[in-house]
Amino acid sequence: MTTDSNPIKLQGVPGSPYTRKMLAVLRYRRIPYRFIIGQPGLPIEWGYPDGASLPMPKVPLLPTFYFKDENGVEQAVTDSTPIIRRLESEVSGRSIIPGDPVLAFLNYILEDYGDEWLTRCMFHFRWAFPADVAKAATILPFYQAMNLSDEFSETMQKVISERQIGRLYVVGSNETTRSVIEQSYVRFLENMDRHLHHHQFLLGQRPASADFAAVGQLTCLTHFDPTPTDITIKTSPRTYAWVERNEDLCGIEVTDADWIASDDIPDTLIALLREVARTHMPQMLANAKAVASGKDQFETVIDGKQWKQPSFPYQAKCLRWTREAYASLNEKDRTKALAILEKAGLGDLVTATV
Ligand SMILES: N[C@@H](CCC(=O)N[C@@H](CS)C(=O)NCC(=O)O)C(=O)O
Repeated sequence: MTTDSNPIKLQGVPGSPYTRKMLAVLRYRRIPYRFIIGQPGLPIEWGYPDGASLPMPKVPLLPTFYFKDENGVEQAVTDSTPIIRRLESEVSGRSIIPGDPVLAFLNYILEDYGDEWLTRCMFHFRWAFPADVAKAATILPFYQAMNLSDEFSETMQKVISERQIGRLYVVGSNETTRSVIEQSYVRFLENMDRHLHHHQFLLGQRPASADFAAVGQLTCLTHFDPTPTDITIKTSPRTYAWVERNEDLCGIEVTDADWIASDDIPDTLIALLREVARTHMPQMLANAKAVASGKDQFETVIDGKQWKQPSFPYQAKCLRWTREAYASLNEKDRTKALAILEKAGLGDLVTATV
């Protein structure tokens, strides 16, 4: 049981979008937490008294949560999407998963888009523009520790920027695809601006996990990295403000009536789903096919441009989870969900053979 004297423990850094996603979730849900700044495994001399005692996660990702198992032993757990579902079952009230199964399914798709497509925008803008590289490389080391020597932080700047620039290809960013990624971010902002004009959140007047996924990535895109920050301010001042507001929603009160009705999906939400169909879906399907046939690369066309990148088993798992969520709907809800997906050009997400 989580209480003020027994808060949920998690570790991460302010520069990590998934860490910001989860901190915003915990604040909105009013779940007591203890946030340990840093990265699992960092040494005591960097200011990490917990460093030696915390268990290491199987895959070192931020944020890492520390949950006690049935024997009271702390286990390191990663991956925000299933952690959100776990917290839903452990702590009641202020749910971020809509009660309407069709809406919950749309939320799942939008959460995946935030986590897996907007993160490409984030990674691309941060590491493909000199001004953004310079800022990130200078600041990121100090998120780990304040007592780094100037010499060491300069070495870290070089190590981090070389490593991250060298990984741009992993998210599909290259000279051919950069316009696809950049234009997709601008369209996302335009769609958000139209949507937020009438709805406080993606699915109505209360936040869902999809909102927090977007907010997490957008903390970087709208408030840290200079190039996308400028684009955001010019394209959607509403989205700029939305991100800051949503990082701490502990004060808003909500009711069940605050969700939109799945019988009446606003056109502005369909437009956002159309964006998922245009960019995220083709690469998800192509990736899943490649993973299924054991290929370590995949190629597809997005927005008329060749898209080529290493295949990614985790994202094949994301597609499988999406399809499982669809399959778990009853027949009536599945028919309703498919009609919405088809209206947005997203039908293949659940029907195409992979
Ligand atoms: N699917 C994971 C992704 C977490 C993730 O990728 N975190 C990034 C930091 S924001 C990370 O730890 N990357 C590993 C690295 O950069 O080496 C989630 O939703 O929590």
